[in-house]
Amino acid sequence: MMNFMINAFDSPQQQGLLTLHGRLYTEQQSNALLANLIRGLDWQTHFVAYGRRFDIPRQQAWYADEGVHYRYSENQMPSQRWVEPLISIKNRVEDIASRSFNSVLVTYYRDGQDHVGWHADDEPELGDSPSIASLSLGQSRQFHFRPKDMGESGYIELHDGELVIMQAGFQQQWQHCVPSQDEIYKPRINLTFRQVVMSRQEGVDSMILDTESPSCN
Ligand SMILES: O=C(O)CCC(=O)C(=O)O
Repeated sequence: MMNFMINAFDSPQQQGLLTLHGRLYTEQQSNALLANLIRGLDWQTHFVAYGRRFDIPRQQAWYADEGVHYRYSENQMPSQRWVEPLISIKNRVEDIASRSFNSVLVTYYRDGQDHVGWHADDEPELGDSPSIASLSLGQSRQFHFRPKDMGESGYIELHDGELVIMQAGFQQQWQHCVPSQDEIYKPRINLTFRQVVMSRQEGVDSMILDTESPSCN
């Protein structure tokens, strides 16, 4: 179905933990969405935690239902209410994933220098075994994964317009990252749709380690 490379033995695809769907949007549609989101969203370039400022090697924005928050330790990422075209994209993704989501983390990689380090989306507020739907727009980028118990790593290419579902169990067993790729000059946006469990919103996001953990290159 997809073009992807698997270097890892017993990869998350083989375990059924990463499901690759085809294009949700044509090239023309995703170009328009990419331009609209880059222009229209309110991007964050840093966060503050433990009284310190952490610059992040990418831009991010968090949109969610009223009362749904995303915490970096003591500090909360500014939560914004749903706007178009995020609402239409969410509806489309929910249809394919057959589940609903109350929030989305949108990540803007301006070029190949922007990246995200090794982490798992295993914050307590996402519940014990979250399913997360990840839509890519724009430039293809590598998505690396490795078992948390330090087995072999592997990667797939995430292409424009395509949806990947990180199924229940993936965040518990695997870490992932998007390494920098110096040869890339075009932008990419990734949208990860999540369901925050309202009663468990006090968690600490492991992505705070991005700035201090070894990069995934
Ligand atoms: O950009 C991507 O494909 C992954 C983003 C990511 O790691 C995340 O939202 O947790």
